[in-house]
Amino acid sequence: MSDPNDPRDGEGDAGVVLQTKPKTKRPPLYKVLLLNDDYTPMEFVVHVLERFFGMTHAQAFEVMLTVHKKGVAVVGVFSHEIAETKVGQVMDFARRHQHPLQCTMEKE
Ligand code: TYC
Repeated sequence: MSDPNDPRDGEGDAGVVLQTKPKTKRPPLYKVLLLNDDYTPMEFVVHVLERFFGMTHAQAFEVMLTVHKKGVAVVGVFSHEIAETKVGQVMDFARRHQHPLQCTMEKE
């Protein structure tokens, strides 16, 4: 397709120049969600949030309590690749410790 912003194509010489939006699009972002369950210990969830999401102990405790009370919370927003990595790390870590903790991602 021709680019109305490209000065090389000679278009726009008639005296009217309509500026169009730049074509660069930011990549989509993905929310990483942590889900509540009745069995995963609170301290384990706090540790997960510190270890994989760089939260302080106080931040992690607060977010864990939000998930515990509301059922779900966004724990970070990332590119698709980073979000997938975080979800994999949390799911692996939980499974290795035999906790049913669930972590998912969705497009923002
Ligand atoms: N509901 C769990 C409990 O009472 C704690 C918990 C919090 C589990 C957050 C998962 O994502 C979660 N032990």
